[in-house]
Amino acid sequence: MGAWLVLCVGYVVRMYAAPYLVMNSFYMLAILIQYFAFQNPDIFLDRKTGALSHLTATPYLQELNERGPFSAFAIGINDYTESCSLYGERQMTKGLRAITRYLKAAFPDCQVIYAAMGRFVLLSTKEAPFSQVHEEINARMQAPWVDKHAHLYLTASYAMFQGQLKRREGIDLFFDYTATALHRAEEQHDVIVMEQSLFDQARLNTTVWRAIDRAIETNAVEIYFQPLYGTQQRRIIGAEVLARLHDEELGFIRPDIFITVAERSGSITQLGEQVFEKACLFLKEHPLEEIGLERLNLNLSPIQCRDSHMAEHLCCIAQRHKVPIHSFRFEITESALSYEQRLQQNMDMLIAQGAVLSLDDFGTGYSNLMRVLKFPFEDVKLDMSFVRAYFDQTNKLLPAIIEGFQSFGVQITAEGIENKQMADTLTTFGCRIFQGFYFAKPLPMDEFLHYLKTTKPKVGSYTD
Ligand code: G
Ligand code: G
Ligand code: MN
Repeated sequence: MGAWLVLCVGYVVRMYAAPYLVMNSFYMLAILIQYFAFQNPDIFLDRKTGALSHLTATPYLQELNERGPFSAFAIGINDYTESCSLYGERQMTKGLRAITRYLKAAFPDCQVIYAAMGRFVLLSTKEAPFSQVHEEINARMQAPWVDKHAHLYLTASYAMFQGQLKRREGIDLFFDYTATALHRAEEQHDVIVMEQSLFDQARLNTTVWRAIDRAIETNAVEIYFQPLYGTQQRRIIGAEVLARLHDEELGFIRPDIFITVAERSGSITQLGEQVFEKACLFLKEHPLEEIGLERLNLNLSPIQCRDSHMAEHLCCIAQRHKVPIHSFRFEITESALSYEQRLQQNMDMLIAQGAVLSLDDFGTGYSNLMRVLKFPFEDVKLDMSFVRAYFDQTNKLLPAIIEGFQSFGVQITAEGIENKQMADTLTTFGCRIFQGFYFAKPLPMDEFLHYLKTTKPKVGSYTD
């Protein structure tokens, strides 16, 4: 704006004082104004909060780092997404603005940066008395954040860094590192000191995230099958389809790692659809009745379930390959149950098409019998740790819980069956389906087909 004004004045002066060669000086002045605008970070504030936006903060950080060691104190609002849906986007923005005002006033020597998703970073060239900063912010967090018509109660997690970054990459990814650290701080309910190992973790996440994108693009996500044994049918009646990722650069990536990364980056939706499409292609070539199975189990991530069009997309894919949706049992973990409305829509559509729903990993979270019964689950999968706890004698609740579910007509699948004793005991408790290394580990398609052909059911025994 200022630069344009100077140029206009320049033209007017030229019109009235044509003999004098003044235009170049006005051009110079305009350029200088642009230059100072770039030097003044206030122009690049995050519009939502009034703090420095993290995009502009990277060049700032680079300069700070070149000067020597610096201090960073990161503050992450806990359960940020849940708080947003609870208070609403507008109220939340007011809260973030109030936090920015407080941070600026309380720590005038620091640069306050807003690094998205409820994360703030205080940067300073001085060595910060971290415990004092932590105590002060934490004490303030006990009180609500008040802005016009907004009154928000929030809690936060903290991470800190002191030192100098060695590599250019460290600077570019610094705000990703703080995000990873704050995630960990929230999980561990503790302040995290950002050390090299954490930087390595963040770098690994970035490389895994790129590998996932490559696999999605090149249609390279693989599927494995872990057999499911029916205790009444006394034979293999299905399989859980599990995603596998083999990257040219990184090699085999552990599923718990890439699933978590894909969930955080949002690519789990595309990954999940690719897994589902491959499962459909498998069934197209090997119809269930031909291979003697009743259904295939498929995992749906809670992140996928947030999309109210998820079921529609899955039905379209199945239809395209002429595979009926009732060939599938969809496994949903309990963390998906918090998005009740959208989940209900998805569940209704899948059930209307004949699919069956199963609650995955029961016993690892907070779900109880009554909460589960509110949803149309035909099956509950007991998590392996929960099953194991019974055999370790650390939790005797297992038979009562199985009985409880069965009295409401919900069948039980038990995971992590590793020996005959486990299978026998759980059969007497009334479990309907078993999954575990005692039967088979997850197998690639060819081995799974071979397994189905060669492992004949024997009445009274399992698969041996
Ligand atoms: O069996 P395995 O070690 O692959 O499983 C690791 C975790 O990854 C399990 O919790 C499993 O539910 C999850 N997982 C495996 N494949 C998929 C998938 O296709 N989609 C989703 N959402 N989760 C999967
Ligand atoms: O969480 P979910 O149930 O979707 O994932 C199943 C996971 O459990 C897979 O990672 C699979 O490899 C693993 N798994 C299946 N059976 C067994 C078992 O008997 N023992 C152990 N240790 N892991 C198992
Ligand atoms: Mn599962």
